[in-house]
Amino acid sequence: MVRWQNMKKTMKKLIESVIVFAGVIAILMSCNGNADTVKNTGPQRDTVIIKLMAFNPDTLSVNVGDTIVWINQDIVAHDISHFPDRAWHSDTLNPKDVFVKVIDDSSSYFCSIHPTMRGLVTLKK
Ligand SMILES: [Cu+2]
Repeated sequence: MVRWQNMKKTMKKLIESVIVFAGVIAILMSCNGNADTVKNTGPQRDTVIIKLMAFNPDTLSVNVGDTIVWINQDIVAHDISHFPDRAWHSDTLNPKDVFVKVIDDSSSYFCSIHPTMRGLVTLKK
């Protein structure tokens, strides 16, 4: 009779342990669910409009991996060239042409056709 009561106690403890374990699993799964709702902060895309012989905006602050799209909405051709040595540059952009670049560093740039046209890309801290 004593043995039977011990076994009942052991079973009760085992069932309590299973219930606690299931509770912990449920909490962990709900935490994981919350993590999935965190806002996506992946690479961003910015646009520079070229119009009236100027880049607008002329300064952009971005993260490495972000993309900048330059759109020539002017009535003459321009290009996008690293300043001062054209280490990277677009082809000549005729009106309505677009140049896309993934940013890997801060950079000054200019239009080599109209060298007074200048722009700047800085990196966010
Ligand atoms: Cu130009």
